[in-house]
Amino acid sequence: MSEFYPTIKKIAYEGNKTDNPLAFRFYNPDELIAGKSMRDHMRFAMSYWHTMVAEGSDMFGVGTLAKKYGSSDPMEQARNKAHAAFELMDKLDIDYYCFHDRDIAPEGSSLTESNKRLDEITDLLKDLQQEYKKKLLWGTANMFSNPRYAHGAGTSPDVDVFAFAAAQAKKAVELTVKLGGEGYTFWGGREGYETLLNTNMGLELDNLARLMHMVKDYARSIGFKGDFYVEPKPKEPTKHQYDFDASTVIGFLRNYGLDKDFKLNIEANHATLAGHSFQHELRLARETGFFGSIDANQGDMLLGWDTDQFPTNIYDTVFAMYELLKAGGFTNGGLNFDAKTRRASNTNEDIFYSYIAGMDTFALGLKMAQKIIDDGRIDNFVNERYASWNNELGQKIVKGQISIAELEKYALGMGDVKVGSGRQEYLEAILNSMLFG
Ligand code: XLS
Ligand code: CA
Ligand code: CA
Repeated sequence: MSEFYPTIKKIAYEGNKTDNPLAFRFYNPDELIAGKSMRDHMRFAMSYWHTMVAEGSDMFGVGTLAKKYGSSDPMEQARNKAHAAFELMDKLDIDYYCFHDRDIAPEGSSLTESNKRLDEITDLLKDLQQEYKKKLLWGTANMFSNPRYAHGAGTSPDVDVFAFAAAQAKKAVELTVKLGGEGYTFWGGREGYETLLNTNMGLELDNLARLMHMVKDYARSIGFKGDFYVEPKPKEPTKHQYDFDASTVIGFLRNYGLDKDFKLNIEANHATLAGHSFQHELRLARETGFFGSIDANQGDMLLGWDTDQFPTNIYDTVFAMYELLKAGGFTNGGLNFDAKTRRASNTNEDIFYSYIAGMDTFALGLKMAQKIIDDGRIDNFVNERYASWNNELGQKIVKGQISIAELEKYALGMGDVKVGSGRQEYLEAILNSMLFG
């Protein structure tokens, strides 16, 4: 098969002095950071939907990017797309990919036909994985594009839609297992509501959990050992989505007994849409034991929607990599670039520039995060700030060995309390000195 990106050679690490725009400046896959290669820390993945499928259309204009892969026949296009995907991953030295069922093969006129198409394309993907030594990070089902999902999938008011969604997810799980996928993601694109005037919220939440239980039980029964992820997002396309943010999802998973099998897939742009920072969502996931995987991108603070830009904000990646290191690294998760080139960045070269920019920004973030940890000033400051919790009183409270009446007695005898400084500006300044000094 002839190349789909003939103008691009394999991207190599050349260091920060290079003037070659098609080279890595910071991502050096074999370089060790805290005893582990950058490749193993990052577990970078390509998102099939943005990279191989999305043509740059928006509500004001049609596509600007050439994604036909030399054919107008949908199935031939799907086959060519698969070859192009592996060529691209190979050239970018990306080890993993993620897909929705409908990204890899076009939906047919019946479920049977759609499934047949998926069987054919996943046979090809399996061969390509072997040939190029690539792996599937996670699979998922697109249960939001087709008009049948206009009112939701697992949360649809129509039981036939629920049945269809269950069948589609069952197949997507089978394909994930067939391809050795390490995760399976639920993103509730239309699992929410537009108005409570027509919504039975209680039934919808119960049904969403029912669907997740069914998928999980079935997946385990066919040997899936990986993690399930829920990917929080507060809105878009639905006005209110049930998987609003990490905190909401954790409550949902615990409430419905899904917390043993499910973790979170945290996306940067979704965090900011929920009014949080990317780091906030990662921190919460880490502190509660739900840290799973990352969808790497960034939004635009001036825009209130999901722009899915390639991540180039160094502060964001430093903080994200700090959380990754503190979490002890990924288990089954990885760093999936759920990001797309801007509509006006309309050449194939732009796809490569975009990935290089994102990978380099995360690589630099990883190095800087390790530097912050090695330096120790910030961690020490935090430990010091909470030091009183190690004294006798603090330990009694932590161990549940003191009553509220005893605390009152203690407080009555102690006079006023003078609290220490939080030293935010000092910490921000030393952070900058570590990043740019
Ligand atoms: C959309 C989501 C979606 C999920 C997978 O906003 O990010 O792409 O990652 O369904
Ligand atoms: Ca995502
Ligand atoms: Ca997104």
